[in-house]
Amino acid sequence: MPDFPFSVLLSPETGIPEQYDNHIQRRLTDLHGQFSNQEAYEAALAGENRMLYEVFELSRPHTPGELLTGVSVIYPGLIGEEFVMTKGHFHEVLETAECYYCLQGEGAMVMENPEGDCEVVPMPEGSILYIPPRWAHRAVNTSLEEKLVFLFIYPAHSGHDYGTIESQGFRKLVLYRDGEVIVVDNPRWSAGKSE
Ligand code: M6P
Ligand code: ZN
Repeated sequence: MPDFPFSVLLSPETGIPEQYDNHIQRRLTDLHGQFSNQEAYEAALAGENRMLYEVFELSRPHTPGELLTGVSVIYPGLIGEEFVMTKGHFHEVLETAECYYCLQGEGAMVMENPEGDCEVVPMPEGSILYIPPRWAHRAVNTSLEEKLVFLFIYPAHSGHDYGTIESQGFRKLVLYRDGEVIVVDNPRWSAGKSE
């Protein structure tokens, strides 16, 4: 994107920006080890290595003062009882926040901080979701039919720290059980902690 003020239109149908610089695509294999039901994950992989989510980013220098913005699209579906979700991450610069605006669909944001607080906050269409500094975040598509589409904005020097989440996941899981969206403790998280 240019080094002067600009605007970019989002498609009224899809929410995808008409121009973007980076296109990240994450498929099933990119979330290896992230879904709690390993058997269901392997079964899903036996089919197509399907697309779970895409990110359309407007690129700016990764320097303090700049903001990174763009749109993410999370496809609907389940792996076992678990909804399709992002990998999730802490920011490398922990004291940086992030803000989302939900354009389409319905979702939830799973968040936790190193102090041990955790929250799962609904993200209905039309809502702003604010992630304070220090909070790891994972977006979950809680619809089984619709895409979850949201705009994100965060400081360009934040960086992504995936390691902690990759090793033990988040403290909470968002599941679909008996026709309802439920939040449960993540057994793998406790196991990781006691090792
Ligand atoms: C959001 C933003 C991006 C992030 C993307 C995918 O749109 O937070 O910074 O990269 O989600 O999430 P993840 O990096 O956890 O796969
Ligand atoms: Zn982030």
